[in-house]
Amino acid sequence: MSEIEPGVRLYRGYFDEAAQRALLRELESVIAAAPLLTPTMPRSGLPFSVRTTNCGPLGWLSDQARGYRYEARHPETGEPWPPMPRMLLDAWEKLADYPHPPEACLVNFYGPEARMGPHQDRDEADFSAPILSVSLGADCRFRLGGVKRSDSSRVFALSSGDVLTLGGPARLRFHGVDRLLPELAPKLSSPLFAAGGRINLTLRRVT
Ligand code: MD3
Ligand code: FE
Repeated sequence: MSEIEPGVRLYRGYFDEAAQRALLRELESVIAAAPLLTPTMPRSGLPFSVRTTNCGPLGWLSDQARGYRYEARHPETGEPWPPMPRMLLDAWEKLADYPHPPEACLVNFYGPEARMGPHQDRDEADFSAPILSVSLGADCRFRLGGVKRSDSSRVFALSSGDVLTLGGPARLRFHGVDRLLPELAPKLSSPLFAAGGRINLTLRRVT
């Protein structure tokens, strides 16, 4: 583990290749039960380039009519989100240093051209809980800023199997994904990565 900034801990290769494959198989069944959605921006209605789904008790959604929010059911199937894979709950228990289990796991799927502009995560009621992030598939160029949008930022790569925890003073820092680095994609054979791509999982407390 390295604490790269106060409250930002990076566990490079926390999930080895076998664990990454096992996790991908779990995600294939999550996505089969809770199909990927294209969120849209609250005001403009513009689509995100990332597609999303969720597992666990609550899931993050966004659309033009109702904005960013957490809900207990998939908006198209009407079904509860699938349960969180045990491997993720175990990682949270080991690394999050928080006495309660995560309530939401947002699954972000990045195609080769997808990105995520700098933003803060503030749709949760409790900022005292950390966020735990897991990366799978292609490497990306990740950007970490400060607590104000105008603060300077640094970039580093996130690779398949890496886990990042964001807590304490880091919880409200701006962050985003500049772009994927597809030339560095590992050979994780999954129908999800047929055309390359990256998956990021974020485990959170919501209430
Ligand atoms: C730093 N996801 O879903 S994960 C998001 O790779 C999101 O898909 C990115 O930002 C992704 O909201 C980044 C790493 C991450 C997550 C939350 C953070 C970094 C963070 C919160 C505060 C500071
Ligand atoms: Fe975020």
